[in-house]
Amino acid sequence: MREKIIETILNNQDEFISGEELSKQLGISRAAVWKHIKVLKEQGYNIESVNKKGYKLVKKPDDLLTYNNICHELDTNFMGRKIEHFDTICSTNDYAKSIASESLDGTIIISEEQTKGKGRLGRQWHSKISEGIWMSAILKPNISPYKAPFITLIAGASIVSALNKLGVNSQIKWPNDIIINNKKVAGILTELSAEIERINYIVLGIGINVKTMEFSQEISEIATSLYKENYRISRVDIVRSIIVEFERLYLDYINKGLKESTLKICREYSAIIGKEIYILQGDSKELVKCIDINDQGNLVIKDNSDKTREIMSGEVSIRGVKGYV
Ligand code: BTX
Repeated sequence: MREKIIETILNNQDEFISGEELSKQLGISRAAVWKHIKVLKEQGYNIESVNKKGYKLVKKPDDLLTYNNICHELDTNFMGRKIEHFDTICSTNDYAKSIASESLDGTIIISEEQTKGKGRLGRQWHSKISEGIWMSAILKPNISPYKAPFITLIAGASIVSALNKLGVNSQIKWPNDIIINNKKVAGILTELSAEIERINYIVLGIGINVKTMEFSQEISEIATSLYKENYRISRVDIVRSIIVEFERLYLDYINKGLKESTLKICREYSAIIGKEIYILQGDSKELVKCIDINDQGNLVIKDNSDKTREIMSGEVSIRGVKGYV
């Protein structure tokens, strides 16, 4: 009901809408309308109430990652048609996996905080309350499981593309990190449930540091946030923009097998192509030159005996010669 109230107020733009009108449209009493408005105000919605005129949304709370704020006039077909927003959760990826079978394709889970945010290979992902975007999308593409890893590249391309459109100078550290000034601002964790021939679901997890100014000691050297880099952008705008970019690139891929647009973005905004990098795998560390990302989305490198090799995502971690990149 609160979502309906906000939607009705949003649809009324800058006009006041009376309590009576709201109660008529929603089929609830005026007292119930008032109670819901009170809770919405407590949640951070800046709603002006004026005697005899009614209610008006003064300013959309750009901080609250609710369905209404994200989806109002959002130009997508299926991404974000359903959004679940939590104050706190263990991990949006884990929760998404637990509901994936019964969920609609394109469902998104967002939480203000994660108590057990995860990175790849069981690593921890720091997800402090209201300081970032911690979200997961449930996807059910009708493609072969071996084609799934490319979706991580699509996610990376949509994040840099969205951020750069919002004025943020960011790059992709293949395959799953987004970088600003050589530090990690976002990470992607793609999890797959599949049988040999078909995908049951994919959970695409995205973590973006937005407002954090102080990182824990373990990651302070490698992590950054948009605010720290002086980009003060609303989380809602970022999420909206990513969803739109993602849907376009993703549908091109799963319906038409098209990868060009994603690869173009991955190459153009690559933080590592043309550079010397270390490839880390288990205990081994190899210095190589990064040449390209090929049409399969794999990294092409030249090793120290001048041999050209292809590296698949998921196999390795990458470090720069001087530090993180
Ligand atoms: P990754 O394995 O590439 O990166 C994890 C590593 O990054 C950690 O070991 C640590 O060194 C560093 N790190 C941890 N937290 C942060 C942070 N907030 N900012 C920068 N660096 C950090 C990357 O894995 C994939 C992360 C996906 C996170 C999303 S959030 C929503 C969804 N739910 C969930 O549990 N995970 C995903």
